[in-house]
Amino acid sequence: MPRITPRNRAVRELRGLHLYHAGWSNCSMRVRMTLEEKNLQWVSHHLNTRIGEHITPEYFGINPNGLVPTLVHDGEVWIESCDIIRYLDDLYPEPPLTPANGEQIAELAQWLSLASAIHVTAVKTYIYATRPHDKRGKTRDELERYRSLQTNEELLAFHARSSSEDGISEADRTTAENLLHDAFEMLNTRLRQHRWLVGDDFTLADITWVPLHYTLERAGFSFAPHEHVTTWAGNAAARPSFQKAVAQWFDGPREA
Ligand SMILES: N[C@@H](CCC(=O)N[C@@H](CS)C(=O)NCC(=O)O)C(=O)O
Repeated sequence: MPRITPRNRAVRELRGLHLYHAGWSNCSMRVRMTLEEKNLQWVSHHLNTRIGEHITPEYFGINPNGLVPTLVHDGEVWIESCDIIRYLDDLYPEPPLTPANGEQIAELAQWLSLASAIHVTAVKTYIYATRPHDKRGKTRDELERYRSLQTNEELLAFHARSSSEDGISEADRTTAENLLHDAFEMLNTRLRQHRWLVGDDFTLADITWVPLHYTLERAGFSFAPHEHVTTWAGNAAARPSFQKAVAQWFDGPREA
């Protein structure tokens, strides 16, 4: 998965690489970074999620979860950031972002799975609990529209909670924080031995985790206990793809 068949037929007419994304979104950063690493031309469809531009029948007709990013390539629709970056790396193998060695390929898959597995319970929960950079829950109107479009129970429950008066509970925030420390300690252990997550070469595993480091740090998460992660993040930040795909979109004039 997941290449999907969109309900919104208009996107089937799009030619070339089109990315529906948001500047602050760590999942969008992964795709932008992959596109930049491969020096690919792409058309930007930027959605201001802070004012609910993604909560429309048109967008749910492209991405049935109402999430960014979505890649449309020659009319075919791809969702889920980790699947999208693998698709791009398969299709445009130069420069390679997947190792050649079978053991490292398996390890790369584990890093991508871990990031996907903790996305809602840890990453999203921590970010909405700390609400950096004006990140806020949905307004009453947005929530009503959201309920009429969203069928994913986990996301419905998450947004009902994060948009409630009390917001994310202290207990959920602590659980998220602990999960994140456990995950980043796994990275730390690996990075004690190697410059990048699966060895000496920069891969999709780094592209998956670097945006998480970047957004979580801005949300106030402390990386002090994970010193090798800090060195790794500094090395990643020196790459032109990071400046273009992460820093410039996060801090740039991306959203009103
Ligand atoms: N598993 C999805 C998660 C995508 C996701 O949660 N995107 C966030 C931004 S990083 C989003 O669209 N948030 C808006 C919302 O939940 O309404 C992926 O990897 O693409």
